[in-house]
Amino acid sequence: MKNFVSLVLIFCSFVGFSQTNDADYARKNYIKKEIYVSMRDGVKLFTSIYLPKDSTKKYPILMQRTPYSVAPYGDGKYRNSLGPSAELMRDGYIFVYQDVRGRWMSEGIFAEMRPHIDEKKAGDIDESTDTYDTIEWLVKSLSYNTGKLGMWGISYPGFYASAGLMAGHPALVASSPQAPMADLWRDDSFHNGAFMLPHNFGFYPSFTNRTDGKPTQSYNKPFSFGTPDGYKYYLNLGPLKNSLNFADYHGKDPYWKANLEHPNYDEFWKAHNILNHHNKIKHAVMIVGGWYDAEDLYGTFKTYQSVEAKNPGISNTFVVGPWVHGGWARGDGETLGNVNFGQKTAIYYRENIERKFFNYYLKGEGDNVFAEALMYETGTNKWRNFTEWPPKAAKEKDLFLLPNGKLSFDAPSDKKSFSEYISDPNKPVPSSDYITSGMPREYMVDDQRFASRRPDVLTFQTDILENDITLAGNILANLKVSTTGTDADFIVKVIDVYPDDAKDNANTAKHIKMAGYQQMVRSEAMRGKFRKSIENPVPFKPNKVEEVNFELQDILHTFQKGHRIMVQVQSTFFPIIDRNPQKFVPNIFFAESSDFQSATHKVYHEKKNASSLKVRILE
Ligand code: PG9
Repeated sequence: MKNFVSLVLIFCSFVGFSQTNDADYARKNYIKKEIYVSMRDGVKLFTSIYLPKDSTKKYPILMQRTPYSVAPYGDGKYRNSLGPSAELMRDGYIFVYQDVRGRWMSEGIFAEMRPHIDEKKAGDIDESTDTYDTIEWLVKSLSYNTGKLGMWGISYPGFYASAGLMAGHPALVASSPQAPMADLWRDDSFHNGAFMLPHNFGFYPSFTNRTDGKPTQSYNKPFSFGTPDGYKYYLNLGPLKNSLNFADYHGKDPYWKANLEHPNYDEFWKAHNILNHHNKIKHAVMIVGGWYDAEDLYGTFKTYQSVEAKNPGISNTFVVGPWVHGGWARGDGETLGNVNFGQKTAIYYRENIERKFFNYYLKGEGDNVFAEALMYETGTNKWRNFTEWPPKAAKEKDLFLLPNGKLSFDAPSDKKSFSEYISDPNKPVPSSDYITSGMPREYMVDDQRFASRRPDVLTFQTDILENDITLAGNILANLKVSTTGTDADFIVKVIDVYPDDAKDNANTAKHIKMAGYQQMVRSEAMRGKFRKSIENPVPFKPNKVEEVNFELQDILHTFQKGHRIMVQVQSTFFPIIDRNPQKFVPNIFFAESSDFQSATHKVYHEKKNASSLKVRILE
């Protein structure tokens, strides 16, 4: 009987009582206070404070500001865990969560990614002033705080940590914007003008907008698709203007509408871009992100670069692991979809990186030995330290698309040579080969064999590699194309082709074989009308050879000996990317169904018109 009981206890502790342990620990060791903090303009922000019960010591403060609610509301109701990790909760901090201006229980009017004001006049407010005013109140009002405060946040909360970098309060000594939104047009909304359809369509109904400015705990009920099949749902929906006819949800949502009303990179989007404002930062910063972050990959890399460039001399470190959006903050980080990364990368990060960062800068514990860039190299599955990112040692080289589906570092020699495909937006290339209504986070490592067998996907691959090839940094696609239409999208995918004797992982799906697996490593879309300018789109001249150049975000991946490097080029990736009618219209969201037409696209691989990917190779 005793053995049975111990087995049950082990099972319980494994399957989830650890979660109860965290919630239990929070309730046992912290008292919760809910207060309104007045900002300089009198608006009061709802702030939830968890104070350690042991008041014999002093504690630094860790704060998150969020548009996603600091629920549960009510003094007696506790979060399941406090702070960036359960490890830090147990290290003892004062944890503060705040509904940002205009959201949930806070007063005021919300502004999406509220524009930062560099030269403030009397009365001006932005997220940096709300951060300053909150910090000032906290350090002056909380009895046993050490006068040091750190900030963290993932995604939208990552934006508030990023906007708070410029608060300039002396108590703010450590910030960690994680997968921070930086420039909405290039992060969550669009990728080079191509719209991230299910990501936004599914997000905005829950991002409820208060119309009366009054504090509220109410929210929209989740949107019901009526089918798990997003490909079918969005194809049937047709031009996205049709969503504005919904009696509720998208028909009423100002944030959804803003996307539809601003397809180009105009002043509306520029105002949201926080990257132009990362200056006069005087404290330690740690940017964190995931190679497989489908939401804010741009914000992750550009925020690190922006802080680094404008604030020489501060400690600005960068950590990127094999994680999805926010994947470092939960789970163990060992697998994603069918791919295995060989170790519990997220646990390692929480216990040895994030915990060390905050405990050093907020408590003076440990040492300040931090890698400038601690990056997880996928393919070989190992952590690597770099003194800069991207590594200067990585040398640029052109990987050329060649006839007959070849990919090589040798330039094309043919006088006339191209590959062509018919792209039909009414029968688009699926972005996943399984049924889903959302943007499945696994898409960024999924098997691409379903695509490489389609006539409307061009596939190029190297010979079997005789040596490992490590790519470190961004990738620049330089395509020479023509189309029979007057607009077109080009999606480029960089793929790691496993050998035909590769073994399955413990997490390989039943219907998948890792032998010959074509793992997505990085993909990016470019809406062709923006090829010359993201502010002023222009049509293609039918059948005229034109350049389409765009960046694929950074990777650190080793294509191992025995593998191949593969590049796919296609013009639909549905429904993750909305459909291009392939006929130039001023605003695709307001196109007519009849505008969506097939077109034949050519990708050139000839001497005069070489198409290539500029990669950075780390020897
Ligand atoms: N980055 C996420 C998001 C923001 C805006 C639109 C859609 C998604 C997020 O904050 O979760």
